[in-house]
Amino acid sequence: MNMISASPIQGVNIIVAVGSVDGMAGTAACIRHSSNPNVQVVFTQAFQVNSIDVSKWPQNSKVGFIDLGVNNEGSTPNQQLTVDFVNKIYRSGHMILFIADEHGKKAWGEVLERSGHSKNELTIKPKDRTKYSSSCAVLSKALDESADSHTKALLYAGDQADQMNFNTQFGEIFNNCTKSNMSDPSRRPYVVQHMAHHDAPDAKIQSWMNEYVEMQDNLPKILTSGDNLGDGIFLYDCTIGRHDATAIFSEAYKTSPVVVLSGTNVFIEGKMQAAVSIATYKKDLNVLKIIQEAGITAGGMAAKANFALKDREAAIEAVRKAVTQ
Ligand SMILES: [Mn+2]
Repeated sequence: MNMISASPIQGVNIIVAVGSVDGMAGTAACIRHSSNPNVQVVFTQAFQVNSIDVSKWPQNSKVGFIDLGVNNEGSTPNQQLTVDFVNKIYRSGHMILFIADEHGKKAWGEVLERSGHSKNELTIKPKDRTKYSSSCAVLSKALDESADSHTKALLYAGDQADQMNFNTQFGEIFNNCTKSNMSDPSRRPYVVQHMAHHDAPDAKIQSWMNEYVEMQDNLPKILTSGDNLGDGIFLYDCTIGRHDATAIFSEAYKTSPVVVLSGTNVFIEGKMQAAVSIATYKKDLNVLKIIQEAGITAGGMAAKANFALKDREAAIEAVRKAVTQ
């Protein structure tokens, strides 16, 4: 990059990001690199963009998306939710400056086209995961040598996090302080603004991180509760205390391919509540489909289904039937 060419994120004043470590680290990196002290950050998920009020944004805002894929959940055609959001942005007089996302360039291309726009208008274009391992990898390539060492460290942490490695200078901070309370809307914006400009957490962030350490103390207790249900299915009692479900799954997979967490906290219809999660590492086992086809209301993804406590036994039996047939 030569000295006179503008940065691809020059002028961005609104960032819409997903609240993953990749999304948070990428956002912090962009805030720092933009040198704009007034960048507003909106954390969301692909299936929730319809709830964002763009009329509150400053006039003629320049918007950047980070780690935000095109919606693929809920009522079909799924893409419409994202098309409506993009249309709302342009009709309100704003513009999309960049899309730093690795969830699929084809879907984004279709959405932009259906909104009367094109990827060619973007300073950073959406990519595919096969070529870019994370949104931070996309940003890293786009910012290149214009990024300072702090920005590079943020982007490295985000990229590593998408490969399940949180053991980096910033990865552990973003991960631990938000995982200890996923539904607290104040944590992500706060930690992102702070880590954009500081090497170390402040007292508030540190206290959130300490909560995560307490949660990790519950991990061995929950693992000890493991109940062998046969057929490669283990059940764990998560009512023991606060916990990081992802950490339990990755430990429990060392014992069985199908893991049931009972009394774990998951989002169901937008509310965090005690429920059941069944997950598997087996690629050929679509637990969500199996459970839904058993007539149970469930959400999640192919590898992990969430549903109400009352459906626990029926769901386990449906999965058992699928793995033993
Ligand atoms: Mn990502």
